Amino acid sequence: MRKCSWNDQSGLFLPEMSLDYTPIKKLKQVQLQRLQATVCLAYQNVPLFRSRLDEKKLKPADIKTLEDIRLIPFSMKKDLRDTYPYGLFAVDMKEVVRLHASSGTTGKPIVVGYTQEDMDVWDQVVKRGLLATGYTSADIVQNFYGYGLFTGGLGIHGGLEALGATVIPVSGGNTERQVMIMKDFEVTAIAGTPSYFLRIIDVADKMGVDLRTLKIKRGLFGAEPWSDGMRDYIEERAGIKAFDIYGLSEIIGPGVGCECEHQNGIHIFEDHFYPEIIDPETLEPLPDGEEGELVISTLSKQAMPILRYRTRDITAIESTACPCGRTIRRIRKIGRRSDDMFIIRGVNVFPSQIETALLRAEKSLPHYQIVLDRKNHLDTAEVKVEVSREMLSDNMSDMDALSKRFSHSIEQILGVSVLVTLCEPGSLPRSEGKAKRVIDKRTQGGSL
Ligand code: DLL
Repeated sequence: MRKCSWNDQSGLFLPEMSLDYTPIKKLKQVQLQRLQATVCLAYQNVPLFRSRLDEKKLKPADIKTLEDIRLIPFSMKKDLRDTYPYGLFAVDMKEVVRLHASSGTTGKPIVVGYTQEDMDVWDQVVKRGLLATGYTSADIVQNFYGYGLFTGGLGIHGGLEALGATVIPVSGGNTERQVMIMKDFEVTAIAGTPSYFLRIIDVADKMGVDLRTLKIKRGLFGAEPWSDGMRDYIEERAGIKAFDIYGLSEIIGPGVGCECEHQNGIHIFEDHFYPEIIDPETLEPLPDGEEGELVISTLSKQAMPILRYRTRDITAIESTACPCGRTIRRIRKIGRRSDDMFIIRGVNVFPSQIETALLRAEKSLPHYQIVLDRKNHLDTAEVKVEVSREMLSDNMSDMDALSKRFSHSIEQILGVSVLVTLCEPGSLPRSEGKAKRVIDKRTQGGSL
């Protein structure tokens, strides 16, 4: 029987080992060994992976080359939902030192867990990202990613501490105080969602603070798509360099990959996360350079190893040389997804969650449409709900109460507030095929 423990395979797994500049041949060797150990761990300890491999008559020992990864079935968000909360954990609960959670496609979140070694890896990959973008231990960093179940705040926090920087764990919100802290605490670098930073820029403006005159030199932005136009705007308005960091809870959180100082794609920390690109329709693998859906397998995760996870993020792998000298490959900036999830103020939202909320409020599902926009650089979401004839009333206060019930129910599920507008029966457009539930005005024209 092949051993599953990374520690038993001499030198195979040291959290602090950085393979950013390793010759590709050596990198591939490490990837293969770790993949074999991961498949073994998943097969032995996670019933879902065992039955998936058994169905294909595949044993861990059949993974003899990196290409053999293609034999392994994909996994998806639904698998996390179906095994909620701990069904994909491969270790005893007593080994798990941290839980985080992210939006599922319904009312329930998906839950992810970490062993101490997973935490060490997480800190190290985020630290590698910070180093690649020029952060140093001398930096005073304001971290306005949300702290809590979201992986953003605490994930970036761990990397900053590993680097030895001074962290200000301010979390999101209270924008005037954010500006005050930036100024008074002589902040030299920041981290947070790009959409929230646009808001901070505006509020600073109103407060008469020109961010360009402060000491901030760089920012690490991610958790949602942001265009190169938005990057130019941020860099110009705040007088900083803006870098892209990518990640998802199912894999680890922030730190799956990060740009380097050349800002020409996100280097994936390939010694821990194995990337592939597939055609989202045919599910066939695509060669480097071609755009498709990003699929990731974890190579060192112990609490929750995951094989060939379909991220739904659309991008391409760049294997051309980067002037920074890193041999790990890059992915292009992510602009869209292959499913209907959208991200509003850093929070992942599925239309199905809105549906669950509407149903919960009224017990019958009205026709609805979600309109996303950006006002004063802040993402807004409006849910237009068609009231059915049964819900209609001449009494304004009944209608007010109905609208409040909808918005309260939505806020309870999503954790962000949205505007609910009631519409007359039959007034929302019907489509002949799939209902077009989401109108995203943020991506229709305009560079931000
Ligand atoms: O957003 C982890 C994270 C936190 C990444 C902080 C970077 C910074 P989730 O909440 O699970 O995890 O959401 C993951 O967010 O599949 C993408 O669709 C989107 N996403 C994350 N980073 C980027 C990025 C965190 N840099 C989902 N560009 C992913 C575009 C991003 N989309």
